[in-house]
Amino acid sequence: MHYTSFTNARIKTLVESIDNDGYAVLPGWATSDQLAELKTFVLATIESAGNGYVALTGKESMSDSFLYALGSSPVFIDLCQRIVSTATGRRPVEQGLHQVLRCLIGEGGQRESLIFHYDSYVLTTIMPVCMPEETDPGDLIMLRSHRPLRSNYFFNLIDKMLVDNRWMQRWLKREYAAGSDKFTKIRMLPGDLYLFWGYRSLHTNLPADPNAVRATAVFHYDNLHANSTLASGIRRSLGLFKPRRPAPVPVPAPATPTPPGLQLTDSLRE
Ligand SMILES: O=C(O)CCC(=O)C(=O)O
Ligand SMILES: [Fe+2]
Repeated sequence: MHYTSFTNARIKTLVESIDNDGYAVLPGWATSDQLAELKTFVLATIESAGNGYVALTGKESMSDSFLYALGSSPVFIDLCQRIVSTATGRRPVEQGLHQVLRCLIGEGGQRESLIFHYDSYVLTTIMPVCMPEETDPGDLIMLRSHRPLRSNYFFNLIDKMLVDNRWMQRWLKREYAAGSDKFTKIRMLPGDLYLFWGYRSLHTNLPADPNAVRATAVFHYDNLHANSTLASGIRRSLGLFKPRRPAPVPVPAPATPTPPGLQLTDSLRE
């Protein structure tokens, strides 16, 4: 990473891009050497998972890679903190990032795609590590800034319940397949960092070529309801009840979207 600091003017420009375009980009967030190291790490991770879909959660699970240092980088955390405080007027106290490495391949990768969701964190940043180059890369799509930041966890839960059901998922896929201009589509390039309002934007990735690897390092910042007692009670209950994954969903062609099964999104499972 060649970024060492950000001026207040740069932070303001980034926030304006996210507000106006749905996202901002910091090109070359990882150097080519770091990216090469990460690709090796991703391939080894997929292999040890039996050559199928795998997601690593928490920086401890990435201690053998540069992602561990990246997730603790003071420059990165300061950037996220200043972006959120510039946009919201409240200064988050969080000193860390919640990070996930998603490696999509094969049927498992298809199942983990096209699941529209809101994140639990105000800011989501994504650095792609590998993207299929010749075939479907699995673009990020979103209905940007679709809901406000909820002051109460209860309303956040209602938002999520309205989305985490087969009817709404099917409707969203149909809207997207019908070419609705409400969606922002982002073609992400390996090594660049993409920033957007993950809490406010309804988003997902399109299915990528199942025969290639699509790996993204996701860093979330500012868990809005971290201290909610209702949230921790529900998280405990969800821990007791683990839902089964639906059957594999084929890659939908734009004109004939495939309805999903009832599924819980990553953010709800957090
Ligand atoms: O991998 C992606 O492109 C999206 C990931 C995402 O939205 C998430 O992990 O919350
Ligand atoms: Fe997300």
